[in-house]
Amino acid sequence: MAVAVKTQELAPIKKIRDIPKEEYYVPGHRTCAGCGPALNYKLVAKAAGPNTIFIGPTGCMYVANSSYLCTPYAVPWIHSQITSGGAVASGIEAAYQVLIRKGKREGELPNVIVMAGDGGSVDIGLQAMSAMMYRGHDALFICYDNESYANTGIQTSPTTPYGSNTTFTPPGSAIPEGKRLFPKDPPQLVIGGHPAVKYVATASIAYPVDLMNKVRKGLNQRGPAFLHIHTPCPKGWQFDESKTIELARLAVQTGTWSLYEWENGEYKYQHKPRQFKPVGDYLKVQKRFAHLTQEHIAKIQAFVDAKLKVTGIPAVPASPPQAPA
Ligand SMILES: Cc1ncc(C[n+]2csc(CCOP(=O)(O)OP(=O)(O)O)c2C)c(N)n1
Ligand code: SF4
Repeated sequence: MAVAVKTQELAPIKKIRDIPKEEYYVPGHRTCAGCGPALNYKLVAKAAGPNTIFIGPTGCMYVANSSYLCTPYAVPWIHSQITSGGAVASGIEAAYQVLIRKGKREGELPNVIVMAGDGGSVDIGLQAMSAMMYRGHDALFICYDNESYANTGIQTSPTTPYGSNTTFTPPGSAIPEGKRLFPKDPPQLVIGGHPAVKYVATASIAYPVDLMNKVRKGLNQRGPAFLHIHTPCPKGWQFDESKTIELARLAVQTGTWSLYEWENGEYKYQHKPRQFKPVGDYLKVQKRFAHLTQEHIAKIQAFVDAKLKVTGIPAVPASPPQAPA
């Protein structure tokens, strides 16, 4: 007879002092000092707890975290090819469902979490991520966004902002702004195209309780969930490595990054400033934007303003913001 599959229920965290002390992403890795994605991993692993399996598509969070005989993961972790994070998660989740149902494994269904970079989520990894969302697997897909293909030398990705200096978009006389294209919007891609998905949220390492609660909410959902997490990269964005959290907070204060949840078709916003600071405040502390003129900065401000207008209207299907001409 089939055994009913029991699932975990993770309690919300009210205050910072309620955060569990146990660590599942421990010292023993080789990420850069001040690495936003590494701090994000620590927070996500803490929120998820011991009954968790991580899938790590190729990227900084695989390469710098899995040097021979040295790993920071204190829960099961598997590397996947960069293209296939969503496919590997789908297989693991489906296998656990069958094993538990057939009585071959006891206990609750583990949390299955893909921790993918922006490239592994919405560019090279897009097909597998989308398929996992479409088929309705009970797994959480996290895009930690360091706004580049960082591990291969800070190459441009579809979430790299307009005007960034990357190794593939160096500013010069022909293209003075560096990157010419405006970025993709990962949560809107997932919301717009995947009927099985009921929970999508954005988060930032500057707001750890909010981030951890969103991880728990995503995991408590039965079915697929998606988180887009802002994770500044001191090496690629070229800022002082002691300022990672300050910079992440500035992104929210300038409206460059919005914190919201989309649950069953409804939008809810968190930490929305009463008044946004000018985008230039955020750009000027990062050398990747040092070459920009006032005209370029005005284009970025216009893009941010348009995006805030779109996502600021609850439950209205988003038409993508238009790149200023
Ligand atoms: C199919 C394939 N193409 C290219 C690569 C080379 N590659 C390894 S890591 C990486 C960058 C990954 O970028 P992202 O997913 O954004 O993660 P990050 O390195 O920024 O953490 C690339 C392009 C690869 N491993 N496999
Ligand atoms: S390059 Fe960026 S994302 Fe990669 S380890 Fe260094 S700080 Fe972290």
